[in-house]
Amino acid sequence: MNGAECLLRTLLANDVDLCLMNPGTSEMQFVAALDRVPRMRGVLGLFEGVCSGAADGYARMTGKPAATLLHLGPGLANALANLHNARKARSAVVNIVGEHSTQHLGFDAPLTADIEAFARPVSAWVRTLDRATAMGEAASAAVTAALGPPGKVATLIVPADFSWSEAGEPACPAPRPSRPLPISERVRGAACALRSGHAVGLLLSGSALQARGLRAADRLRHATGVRVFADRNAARMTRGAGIPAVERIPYFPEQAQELLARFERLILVEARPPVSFFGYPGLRSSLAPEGCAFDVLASEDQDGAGALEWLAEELGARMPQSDTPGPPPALPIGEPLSAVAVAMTVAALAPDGAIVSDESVSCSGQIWPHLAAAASHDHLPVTGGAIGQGLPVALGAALACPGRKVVALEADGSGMYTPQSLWTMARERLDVTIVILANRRYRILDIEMRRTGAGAVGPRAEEMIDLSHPQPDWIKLSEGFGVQAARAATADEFIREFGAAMQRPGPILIEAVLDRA
Ligand SMILES: Cc1ncc(C[n+]2csc(CCOP(=O)(O)OP(=O)(O)O)c2C)c(N)n1
Repeated sequence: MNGAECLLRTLLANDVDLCLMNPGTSEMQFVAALDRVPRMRGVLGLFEGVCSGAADGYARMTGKPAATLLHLGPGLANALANLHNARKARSAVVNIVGEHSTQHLGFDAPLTADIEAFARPVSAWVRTLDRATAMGEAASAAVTAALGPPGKVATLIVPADFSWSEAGEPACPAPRPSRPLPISERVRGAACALRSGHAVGLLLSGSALQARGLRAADRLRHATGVRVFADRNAARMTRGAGIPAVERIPYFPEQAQELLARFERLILVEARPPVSFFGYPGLRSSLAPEGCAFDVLASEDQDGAGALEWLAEELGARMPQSDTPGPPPALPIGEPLSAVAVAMTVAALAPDGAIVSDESVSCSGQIWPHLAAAASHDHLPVTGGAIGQGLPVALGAALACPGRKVVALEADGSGMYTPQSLWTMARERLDVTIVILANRRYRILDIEMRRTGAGAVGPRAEEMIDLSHPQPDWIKLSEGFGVQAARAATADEFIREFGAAMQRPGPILIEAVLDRA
């Protein structure tokens, strides 16, 4: 068995059965091996940032890694921004990066690059294979490193001659790690803090933001009155009907600091002390008040939901009566098309179990509150702040969860970073509804221009944040990539198009032309 086949079979033995790829000459053995290893699903992405972002979305929904197959240093470099996002999402990803054959490396051929140097800042584990016969063991080690917990990016660099040489048998599967509970002192310490009468908040992130953790936190809220907050940049949060609501830390530091101002202690559950996205003149970076103490109930590698349940038991907190459901979300009939109208429509019409990939950028403040009224869904936000993740994450989530509707809420500027995702969605017939929030502008930068003290937007600065001339035509783009598309300019049109998209399988793109008022 050659090295390429050994690697694919070792990945399969480790339950990694999806490979998002954009191969080149140095990866031809892997591409050929797909026909001998049919259980490995190969999915072609037309830009490496699509592959890495899709691997992130897939890991967020499955908790297990997909592999990427990338072409030498430049292929990996194209994938980096979304690998950065994946790292911040604590997503498990196994990158396989081809390298020149060992005898060719000394010649400094055009594609020669320091691949390890490209890989290191985003990868918790990097290894360049040094012999073909180590392939199986190295592939298993990459999966182990990626699984964490928490999930990590692992990068295995494979010289081409090791993929075409005899490599021996695939390695045995590596043991699957589980998240341990914290030691009992942590739980007792948190219980003491909650009984103390001090102003204590709970801050949840990571796996604690899924239904089990949220229900346990809700028991604590009802029993002790503790306020429960969600890390704004956590990879995945379950929301909507039947799921206890939590308060998300706002984006702007002034609002976040005001929200947290009265807290003396924050109990962290798979969360880090909250910090502002950016530093601004005269503002603190920490969002918690000065002197606020932090107690770690569960660290990032631990079982936050289990720790919350344990803490609820410790405090005798019962399961509260489930809240009476609110009124069904209203449709914005007859209104102009705004971010709020989009959000109300999505809340009213997205089915139970939908997955929302949210790269709504400056619209997110208006969209987020309305989605609370939707049927139960998983929300996948921006994690590392590198835009261009929304469409690939939606793609990866759809590959992960074929039975679920995926809705991508995509700001038009951010969508331009990885529009090739549409082509893969079409080719793989993925059930994704893409909503382009077309304000024809990098609107958040209007706001940030003022906030950073850079001054008013002059005519030359305006050119750098305006997307209206020429106006990108998302209908033509989408149709060019093979995805059916429609434009909506009023709320009624949007309701009709989005409603129709919910009734039939995607991919479908709707360009929502936003009222600028
Ligand atoms: C990789 C990367 N490049 C640049 C930026 C800086 N940036 C942040 S938001 C933004 C534009 C946002 O415009 P759009 O996606 O249309 O959203 P809007 O602000 O209009 O809601 C840019 C360029 C970034 N965050 N990441």
